[in-house]
Amino acid sequence: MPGKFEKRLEMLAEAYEKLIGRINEPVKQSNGVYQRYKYPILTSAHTPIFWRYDLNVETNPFLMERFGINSVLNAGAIKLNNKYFVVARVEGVDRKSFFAVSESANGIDNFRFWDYPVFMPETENPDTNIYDMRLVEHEDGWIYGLFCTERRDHSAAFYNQSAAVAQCGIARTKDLKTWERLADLKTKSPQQRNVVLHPHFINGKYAFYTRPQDNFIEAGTGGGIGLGLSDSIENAVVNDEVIIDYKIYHTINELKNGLGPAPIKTKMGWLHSAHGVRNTAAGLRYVLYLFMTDLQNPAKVIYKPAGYFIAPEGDERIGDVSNVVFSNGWIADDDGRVLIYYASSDTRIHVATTTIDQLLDYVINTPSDGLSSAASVHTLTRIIDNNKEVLNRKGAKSKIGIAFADK
Ligand code: BGC
Ligand code: BMA
Repeated sequence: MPGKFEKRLEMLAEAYEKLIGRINEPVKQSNGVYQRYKYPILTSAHTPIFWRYDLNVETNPFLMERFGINSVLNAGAIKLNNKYFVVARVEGVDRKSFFAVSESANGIDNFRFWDYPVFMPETENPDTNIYDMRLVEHEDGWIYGLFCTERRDHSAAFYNQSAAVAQCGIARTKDLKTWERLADLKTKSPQQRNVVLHPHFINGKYAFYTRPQDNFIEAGTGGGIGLGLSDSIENAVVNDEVIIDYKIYHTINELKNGLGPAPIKTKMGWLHSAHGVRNTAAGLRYVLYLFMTDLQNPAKVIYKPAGYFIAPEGDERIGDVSNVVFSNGWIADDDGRVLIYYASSDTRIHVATTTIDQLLDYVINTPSDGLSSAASVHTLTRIIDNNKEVLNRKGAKSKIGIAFADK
């Protein structure tokens, strides 16, 4: 007769395998730009049972969690050897986050974490917290992981325990298993978050997308998403940051913005995914937006659709930090498909799928932001006029069942 401990363990194991084995399915409704999926691909419940529990009946007779996981969020992503890897930010109940590699055969479901989290070496200035890794296969042959390293601000008074300094940590690997830590990025800005390495050399140098910020929370005079060059990656120094995408009054990125994953090269330009933040009475709202930069001159934005690309919807709205979507990982697959990994409300990770063709159509043909209500009405009027003309041609509207109010 199995005892209580064994029964509970069996139950946990069964529920776990059921969760990992669950087939994901596309949701019916889509805006034509991308496809959401029904289930998050990774949650705290996806972390292995042998992380959370001591499985020894003698030392843990109640089979209780000894290492609680709070959330699984903001992940880097990469496809290697025909497998899809999502390198998640895993946050324990102790609020410390670390990286963990999960793997799936199709990029949509059955993601399973490797047995051990990433062992990330430290610099001589130890990190208190590390998060939000951007993975990129650089043309120098390494896979780089750039992430935020956060430390207490030691210049702050003792009573102020929330003053912190955010900087860009840099590590590289060939296999996602063994990581070599390099020196943190140096820039003129007091702090940095959301730093991303461009996959190619620019003028023979390493190119970094930055997000300068005056202090821990506020971008302040750090005007937006920057681009700067460094001679070295081992001791990366960016002296000049050119802002390529500014934060702008009364838009989705009025307060701050930051690049998501490394850009995807397309025939029309570099495709970028970023997050935009605005302040509201209910706190900060984070949404994703896309833009495209010139292939020859990556500092030049050539297309930028108005507004957001993905905003939190339904259950995504609620979590640890509500009203947030954040993405630092996507995979451009060999067949033209694009898998976008985004986290909702700092709690769980979802996938949305689309194609390069759809994204090109989206960035090129979605109207840009006219920056005023009148301009928006003007854009909308043009669309309605065109549609009336199209639908009135050959009585198409009656067949489709779209009715105008004016007869
Ligand atoms: C959190 C991040 C957050 C940042 C700014 C950090 O302490 O870990 O998730 O983005 O603060 O609010
Ligand atoms: C940030 C990011 C994310 C997080 C977001 C919302 O500044 O760096 O880690 O998802 O805040 O809390």
